[in-house]
Amino acid sequence: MTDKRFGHVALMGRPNVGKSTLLNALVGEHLAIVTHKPQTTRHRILGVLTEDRGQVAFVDTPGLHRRRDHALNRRLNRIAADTCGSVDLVVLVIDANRQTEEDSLALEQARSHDGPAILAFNKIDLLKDRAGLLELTEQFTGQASFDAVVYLSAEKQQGLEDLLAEVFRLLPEGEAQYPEDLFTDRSERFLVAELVREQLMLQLHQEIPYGLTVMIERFERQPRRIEIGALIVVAENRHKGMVIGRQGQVLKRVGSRARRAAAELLGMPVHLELHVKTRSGWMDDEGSLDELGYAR
Ligand SMILES: Nc1nc2c(ncn2[C@@H]2O[C@H](COP(=O)(O)OP(=O)(O)OP(=O)(O)O)[C@@H](O)[C@H]2O)c(=O)[nH]1
Ligand SMILES: [Mg+2]
Repeated sequence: MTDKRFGHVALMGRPNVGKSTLLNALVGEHLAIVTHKPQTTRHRILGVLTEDRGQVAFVDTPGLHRRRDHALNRRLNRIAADTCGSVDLVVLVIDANRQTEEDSLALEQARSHDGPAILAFNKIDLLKDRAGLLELTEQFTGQASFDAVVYLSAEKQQGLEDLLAEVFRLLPEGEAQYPEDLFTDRSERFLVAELVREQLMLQLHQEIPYGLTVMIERFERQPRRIEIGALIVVAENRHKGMVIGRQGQVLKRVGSRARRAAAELLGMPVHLELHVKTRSGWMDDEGSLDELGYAR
């Protein structure tokens, strides 16, 4: 018998509320990419925390959204819904400063989970005064029952201990199922592709980032460094020039920032080569989505 706890915990919520920032803060690694743009996360990403109280496998999910215009968007919502149905505990993340119609969608999803749920208000560092928090809390707890309510700033790392205390209280007893030194189930290739996509999302504007995806074509560990070749796939030919930029400036900036982030993550110098290719309408093509690594 053990008094340690184990379980999978889904981080759910509409886009941009800070789920990925929270995952990274909880695990202490930059596993999930973060940008100020909604719909950054496109995959289910596991972040494993092992400590004295037990082991928690947090699952970051794509933000639930109402846009259903592309096959990709429909897949993203499905990943979030499937994750919600397969975990021991759900954390519904709400931006304490701003609520939208999509929060209702996330609330509905979290409510459909058959098991305990925590309501987490994030970005409290941005609140001018906290007087409205009580009312806001009542607004949500009036619509669904939650086993705990916590107030966080994922970015400033505030309230994380409160969240963890509730998580360990609500998880079942059980032995760790992942190796203690494991942080994620994702491969280094996947994480590097995401770091490139993160920089692209940060450097490019408007609709272009949503039509981009990244594939790792080459990943070679050498004695002194790692050689990586990444392919950036755009959905429209006219986006290619924008990704490359005048005299290759944009691509150069993306490359050097992603290379630095990859070297930090992998703990070794990295040589990163980027190429750009058009694959028209990949976001609407089920076969392309499979090939490009998007879960069904
Ligand atoms: N001020 C403040 N900003 C935060 C906090 N948490 C996240 N952010 C910012 O909010 C933005 C969105 O954060 P993400 O972690 O990418 O949000 P997400 O919920 O994963 O978004 P999707 O992947 O699009 O669903 C980023 O600019 C973060 O830096 C916080 O506690 N305080
Ligand atoms: Mg995210």
